[in-house]
Amino acid sequence: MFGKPVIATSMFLGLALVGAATYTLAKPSFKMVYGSPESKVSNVAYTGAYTEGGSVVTVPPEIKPVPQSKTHHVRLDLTHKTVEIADGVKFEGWTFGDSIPGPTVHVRQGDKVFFSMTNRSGDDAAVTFPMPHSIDFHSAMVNPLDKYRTIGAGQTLEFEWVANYPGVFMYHCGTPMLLHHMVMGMYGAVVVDPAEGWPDKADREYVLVQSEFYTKPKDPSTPNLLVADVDSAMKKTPSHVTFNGKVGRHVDEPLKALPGERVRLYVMNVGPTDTSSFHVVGTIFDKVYLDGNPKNLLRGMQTVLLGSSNGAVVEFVVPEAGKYPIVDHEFADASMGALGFIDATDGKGPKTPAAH
Ligand SMILES: [Cu+2]
Repeated sequence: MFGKPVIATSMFLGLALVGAATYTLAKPSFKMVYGSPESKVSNVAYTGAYTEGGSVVTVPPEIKPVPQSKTHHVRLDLTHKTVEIADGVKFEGWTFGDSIPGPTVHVRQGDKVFFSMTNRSGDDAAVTFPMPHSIDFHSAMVNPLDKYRTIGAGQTLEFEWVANYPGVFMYHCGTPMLLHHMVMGMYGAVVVDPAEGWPDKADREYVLVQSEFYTKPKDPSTPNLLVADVDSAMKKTPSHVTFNGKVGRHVDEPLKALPGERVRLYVMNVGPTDTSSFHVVGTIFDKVYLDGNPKNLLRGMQTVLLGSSNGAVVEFVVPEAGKYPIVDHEFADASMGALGFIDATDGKGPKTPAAH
């Protein structure tokens, strides 16, 4: 007479054990790593590509899935380059990986990054003056006096770090005068996926790096060739505010989506000084993870306030076919260029948004 309950109890225990085992296997297998071996500086004259790292290193707004490997070799070389920060407006800047902002590094929590960079600011000394530079990864937990040391033109720095926390982090040059190096364009983003993945599946994923430029004409006769103006940077009076390094970049190249799709934006406000009141007109942020950590969850946000060097993961559903402005709702900043679009006009009609 006890047969059925005993069998039922055994089945229940068996299922519970299977469930526990499955849960255990699904848990990430990594532990926090503090510090790393001492960095290495050499005089190796590297002449290859300015960036290395395959799909781990991409230029915003692109972001690709992280390879399954637990280790990644990443190179971001330092260059001096003239870039376009508004239509027809050139800026003589300094870069990581030859772009402003620098490439996005995309890894997974628990992964190790073997990083190298060569200071190639003197490669074309006829055009630019070689400068000492460094890198500061907000995504790393290491001794800054060692890993974030300044190297001169022609030198190579190598060190490693482990991504302990998921998030949207900043990297930047930390060489004095730091504000000057930041204003020149030496910054970018690191996206660290949670070890267990993001809680929701996104249909579209983009990186947005917001930054201010403080400029003046290089010469009165060339008003569209600009150089950095540290005085206006000290007064916090930018001339341009951009998403991904150019006024109106995502007006001309809107971020594509379809009605009903879930969009995930990895937003990084690098400053160097200003805040961002990040907002997308026409939708509400279903989920916001402050600094990109899924444990820092906010729901139903209209705007997310990002201090200088704050990041966020912002997720929303495109409610219907249309074009949705992306703005810094500090409207002086939007007027100076912090404006773009999510273009969802190509859809074949509204789909039912996923329930979350
Ligand atoms: Cu620098």
